Amino acid sequence: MISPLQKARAAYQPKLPVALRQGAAVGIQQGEPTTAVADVEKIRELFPATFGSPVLTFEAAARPAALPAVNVGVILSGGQAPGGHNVIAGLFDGIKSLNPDSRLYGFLKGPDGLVKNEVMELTADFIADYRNTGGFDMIGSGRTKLETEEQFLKGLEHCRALGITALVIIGGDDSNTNACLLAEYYKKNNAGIQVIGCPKTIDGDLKNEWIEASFGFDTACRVYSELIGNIGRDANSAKKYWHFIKLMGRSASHIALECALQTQPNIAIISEEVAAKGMTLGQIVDDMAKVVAARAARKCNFGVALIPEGLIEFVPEVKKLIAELNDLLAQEAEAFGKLTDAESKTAFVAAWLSAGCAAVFQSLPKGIQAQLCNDRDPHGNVQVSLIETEKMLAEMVKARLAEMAAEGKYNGKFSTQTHFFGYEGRCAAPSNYDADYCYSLGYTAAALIGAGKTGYMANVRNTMRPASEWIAGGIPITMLMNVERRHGHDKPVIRKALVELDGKPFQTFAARRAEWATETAYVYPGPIQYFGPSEVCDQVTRTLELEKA
Ligand code: FBP
Repeated sequence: MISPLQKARAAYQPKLPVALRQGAAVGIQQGEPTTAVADVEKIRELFPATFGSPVLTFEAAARPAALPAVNVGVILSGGQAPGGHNVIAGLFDGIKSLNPDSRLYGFLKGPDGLVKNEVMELTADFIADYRNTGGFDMIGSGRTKLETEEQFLKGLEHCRALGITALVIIGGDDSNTNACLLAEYYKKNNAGIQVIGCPKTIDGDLKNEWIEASFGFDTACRVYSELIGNIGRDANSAKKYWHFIKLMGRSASHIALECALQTQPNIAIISEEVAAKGMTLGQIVDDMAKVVAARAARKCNFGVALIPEGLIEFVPEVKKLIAELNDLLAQEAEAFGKLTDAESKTAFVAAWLSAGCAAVFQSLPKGIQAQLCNDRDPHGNVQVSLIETEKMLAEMVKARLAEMAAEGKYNGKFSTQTHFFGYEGRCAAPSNYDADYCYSLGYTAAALIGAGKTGYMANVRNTMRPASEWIAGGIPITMLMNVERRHGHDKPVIRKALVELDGKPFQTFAARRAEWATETAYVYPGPIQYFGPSEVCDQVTRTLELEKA
């Protein structure tokens, strides 16, 4: 059974940029050759076959008589983001427009499916049930890193068996870095397989002057903002709780910033600012406690505070601690693996750390100490979504307020509720923006395949305008790369786009936050609207609106 909304959404026909409306066989305008964001010579050396390709812009073209049929494989990689199914639907419709005999295969459970040959053909009937739906359940996703020659060769063998000559990898910065490595390897070895990437992640940190947004950011932020608005209204009704809300976003604070702009909470921490100011945990807690005290002085013993998921890695002293912990967990993996209880693990760690880091480690609540020692993800990242920063800060602010009360600087009540919004938004039915954007990205990927391109990321821009004015094309993935130190080695990776403190979204927030801290100026965005007046259904994020203003 499907819900009435699902039924109505199934009938929604996503919009396409004009250049793609006659099909995926398009005219192409080539820009100037490109370079990399940094470490240009190194990237050129590492990607001799794909480096320097031009930016491509599509133009509508007269439909050619017949293009050869193409077999394409698609992979969903990393965390779920609303709209992934529409990328696949757009890709399917796009390759069928090139030639109705084209076929689409879905590798199951992420990049692993390519390596292990777990694959299924995606037919029109099968895809129909997933159009305009959230989730990645059509073929599943995974976080396996595609980076070894053995994996590339396995992938090649499995593609050849199905006659697949193009792969589309839908993922974030790490997955598109892998797409770039794969494209280079296949091109260098004349394997006859094109590789195209698509920018996905609710975190919003895969963007640059060409990529206006990673898909899923719009929908996820709308879901979180609805919830934050509801909580703000509850807080303002009951007037007895401070709500500490952690928001997903492994590293960058784009989600926290966008939600702050949409809802006007009393506090929103932006990790990038914490790092730039070199703030300690103590200073963050102090600032928060001051806002609580200022509101208490106005008899407002309630509030809403937004905390970005990645915060602790941006606090310089904690970042240093995590770096030492990463080394420890890598070097002492065997000895550490033998420890079974949290107490012996934290004792082992405290003895191994430098004096400064050990002091920071000891200052953290016990639960957080244990969470910092947990396993890393396959890319070596601390699994920040498992670290309960919102609870840690609630505890620390409470302790600070007790000190302030003793000093006569605070006279109020402080009761907290903590929340973590992440999974609530990752699989929501895509907003009109994400439904259209994703379908267009998939269709664009088909056009890049039809044009014989590889090592490109599908690209749709001018998206704050109506879809009829969107511009589609491709950018070489090498253009996004630089060299970074990962696990003790220099590696070519896509540079993460963090919140820019001199950018308009942050500046707008910074200009208003003092007022939002003391006033109760909450905005209640309400749920995503899929049908109705354009001003409520087709808004873009405040971030995009301000960046492109
Ligand atoms: P991607 O970067 O793969 O899109 O994932 C984003 C994200 O939702 C982060 O915001 C979060 O930290 C992480 O995934 C959680 O992943 P998991 O559920 O696999 O632990």
